[in-house]
Amino acid sequence: MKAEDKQFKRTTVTSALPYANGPLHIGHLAGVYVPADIYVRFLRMKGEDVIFIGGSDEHGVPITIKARQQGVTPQQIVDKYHGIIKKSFEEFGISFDIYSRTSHKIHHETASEFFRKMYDAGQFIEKVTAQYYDEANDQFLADRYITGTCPVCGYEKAYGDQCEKCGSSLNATDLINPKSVLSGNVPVMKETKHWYLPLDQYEAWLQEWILKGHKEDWKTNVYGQCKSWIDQGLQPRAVTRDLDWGVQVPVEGADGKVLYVWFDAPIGYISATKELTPDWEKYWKDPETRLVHFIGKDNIVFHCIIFPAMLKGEGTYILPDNVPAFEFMNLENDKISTSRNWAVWLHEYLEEFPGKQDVLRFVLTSNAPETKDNDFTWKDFQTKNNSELVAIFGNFVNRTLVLTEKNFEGKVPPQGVLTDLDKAALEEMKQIPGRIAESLENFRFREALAGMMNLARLGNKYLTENEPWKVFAIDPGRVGTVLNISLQICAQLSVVAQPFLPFTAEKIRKMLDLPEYKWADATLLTWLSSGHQLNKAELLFEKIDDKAIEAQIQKLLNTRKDNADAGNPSVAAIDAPKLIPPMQEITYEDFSRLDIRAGTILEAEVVPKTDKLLKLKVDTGLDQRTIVSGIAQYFDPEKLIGQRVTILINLAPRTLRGIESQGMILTAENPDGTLYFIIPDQGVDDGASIK
Ligand code: B3M
Ligand code: ZN
Repeated sequence: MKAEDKQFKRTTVTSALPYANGPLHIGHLAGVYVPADIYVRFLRMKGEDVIFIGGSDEHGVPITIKARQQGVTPQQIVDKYHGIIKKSFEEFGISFDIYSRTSHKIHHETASEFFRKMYDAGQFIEKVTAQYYDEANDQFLADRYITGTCPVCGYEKAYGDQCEKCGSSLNATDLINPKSVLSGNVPVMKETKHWYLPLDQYEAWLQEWILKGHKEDWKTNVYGQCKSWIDQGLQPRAVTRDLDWGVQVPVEGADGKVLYVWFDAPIGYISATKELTPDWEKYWKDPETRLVHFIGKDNIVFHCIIFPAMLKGEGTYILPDNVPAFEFMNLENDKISTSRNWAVWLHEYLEEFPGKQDVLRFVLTSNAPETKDNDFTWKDFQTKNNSELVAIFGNFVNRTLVLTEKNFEGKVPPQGVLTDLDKAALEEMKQIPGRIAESLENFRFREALAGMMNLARLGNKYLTENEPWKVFAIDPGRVGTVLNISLQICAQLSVVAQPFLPFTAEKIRKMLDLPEYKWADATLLTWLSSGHQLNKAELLFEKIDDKAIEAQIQKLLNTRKDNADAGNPSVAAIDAPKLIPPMQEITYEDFSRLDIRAGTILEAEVVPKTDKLLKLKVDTGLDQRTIVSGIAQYFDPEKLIGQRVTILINLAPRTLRGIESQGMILTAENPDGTLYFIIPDQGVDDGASIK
């Protein structure tokens, strides 16, 4: 059944519980918390009953290792980082209904009961197996307590559960030359008893529930990963560990054993809800509740296979209706990594760019790694701030308010007789919220954000086309109409920007002296009545200069140097950009078959429902034709009118999104991904042949 066919009364939204072993970075925000927050804010605006659950994951080996490294107790580690993490979330406006932590008593009780109920029902297998053991420290070496050479890529510092270099998921026994992290010794094998969740017994059910039941509504990356796990055949999985940090295994004879962190952590969502409200059961046990997990792709198997199997086994809970997992956000072409300090840390960002939370929210959403890994670069951050937020969004709102102050003492002027341009703008305004809503309902956050920017663009264009600053002396009534409509667009922006840019939306509301509206009011068109007194205009965004960006890049280059000195791996180097290697030789004959001409762009628009494609009308000197080009992320269509370009005109036509493309615009791409046109020199006319 498709999600939209089902009727739900309420929604429980969870977002992955970050390990409290380090501060948060942009990858966390981009891949989980910003999209989850946008989604929840949107549902709240629609008046839905929704709860948004978050918290710190305070158990597991990642915590105890960190404590050991810093020479403090695990409790000190989680207290420190829980505080830092919680503060960052608050500062970035991540609007949890509760941000809890798995060290709370209520969580220990909930996780313990959950295990016990399954245990009593005979749902675990008890097994004695041999595992790596450090004799010097008298300790079993779970997960990250063991390192060795990765059998896949040969990296020498791979962990017992995963290789950070190639990303392979490993078993401790796969490692070549295993070594204990505690003593550096070669471990011995020793027998130990553990409880296993027999995932193999859930296989048939998972096939039905996911492979048949969620083929349509789960994202392809999520569905694909589940399918590959299920197709490979599922094995029983240990849900307990020999450790002294975590939730005690509530069974006799299990001293020194705790629940595996991935068993207790997702139960943390339930404990946090219990802490939030005595009415928690309706959010977890009522089949009319929709459960949605926001996570990163490395957590898919736990949220789509293991946790659902636990919920199903326990028997009284609902299952996730959707798990919109994101791919990874890289940083300057390299995987974000805490251990290599390759990250933009949120608390540092705010020190260096105070008050610019929304700028980061904007950039991370417009580049959200929805379907594939994506890259955050400081240059792109600067461009998106300067040419979208400042030049379009901020500029429009500011011009409108300043002109109203100047000409009408800051009072909303009346709407007079409407021209066709006015009517067209109002008509367009009516359409925008519906489009944004549709994108959000389908977890397409980039598209939704583009919808919001289209409104800002519409405003900017409307104001520029009507030039109210020119006609005030001749026709103040007309200026009033134009400003009235522009102000309504500002008001509408304050409504539709709320989920994405909550701080900015509030600033606009304050300037316009408007209340917080519901989503249903996004199509009102009459938020501001004439005579309404506005507050003083304030700048929404400010330009970020080259110096600030260069400082950030320099900081990363220093990190890279530190890593190189320490022998840590890196995937790419921003200081040594990769050029495309030379291609195979061709003959002059081959080359002469290309018919390349100088031309001019006449019209440009984004192809609807895409974020990459532009539909261009070009003059080739011989004719006017349509070309579809994948350059929408690099150029603002409005600024392309009149742009001189070089065109390959004898490329066989291709149909893209139902539009026939009759040629190709030539561009040059730098190794850093920046793109430029090949612009014919002055004096070269349209139609001139290029050889
Ligand atoms: N702490 C792993 C992670 O931070 C883990 C998520 C738990 S979600 C229940 O990616
Ligand atoms: Zn590897």
